[in-house]
Amino acid sequence: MKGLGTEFRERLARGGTAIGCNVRFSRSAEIGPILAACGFSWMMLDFEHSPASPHLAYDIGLAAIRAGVLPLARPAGHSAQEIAGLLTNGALGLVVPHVDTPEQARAVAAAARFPPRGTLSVPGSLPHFGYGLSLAEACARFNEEVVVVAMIESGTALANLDAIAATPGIDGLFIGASDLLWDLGHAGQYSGPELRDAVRRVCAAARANGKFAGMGGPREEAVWRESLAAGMRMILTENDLSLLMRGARDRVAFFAQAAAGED
Ligand code: 3PY
Ligand code: MG
Repeated sequence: MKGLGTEFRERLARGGTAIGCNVRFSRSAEIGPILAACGFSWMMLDFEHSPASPHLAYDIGLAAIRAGVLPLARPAGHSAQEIAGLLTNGALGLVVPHVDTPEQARAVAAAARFPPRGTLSVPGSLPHFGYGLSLAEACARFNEEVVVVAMIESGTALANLDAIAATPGIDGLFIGASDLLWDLGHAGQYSGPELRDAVRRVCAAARANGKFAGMGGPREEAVWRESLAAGMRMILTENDLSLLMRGARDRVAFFAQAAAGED
């Protein structure tokens, strides 16, 4: 049976889009089914930029899988220990921040897979696929399903783009637009030529290596339209907190206007 990771990769390989949400704020297992009901196909459990405890990979990740939303984790760094804790408890892949070199890409790709494909330490049981598989079957299935995405967030990563893209075990390249623009000296200039050029280069490197391209960071719809046209397919829309605030502000504005008798 095809799992969520395989479906995700195949959808992107066919040129489809995968729309995701950064889980920065939610602490309950309900967020997976909520995102599923809204049409999201993946989430990024954010351990880099939120005070989330690794327990959320288990609580939220497993419920997301049951709801049909692929739970990817963004670890704080590249440590094999942190990656093992997130993957063997419920996350089904990684969005790895600040992958600047092919050596780093190789190391995180290996850290995310069980032997013989990698070096991920084998746990006593693996919960992602229910509890009916033997440990050996579950580990083999995990190796087929896990998705590993390298974040391109610096000038150094752009300089090493082709080698990172060619690294076996890296499924996709993903621009972290904020870090990238800050690193390039163009803080906050999401509509500028630097990001446009990076999008073009990342899409080309991904295409040339049979990988997919994605991005997170921008909010400007015009930037997204152009980036989608350029080939961006794995889309990190916003985080759960900003979506909540957007909806909440909209409701308050509606009732304030309605109460004042305005249209
Ligand atoms: C960035 O924009 O730097 C990101 O990490 C997006 O999630
Ligand atoms: Mg970043």
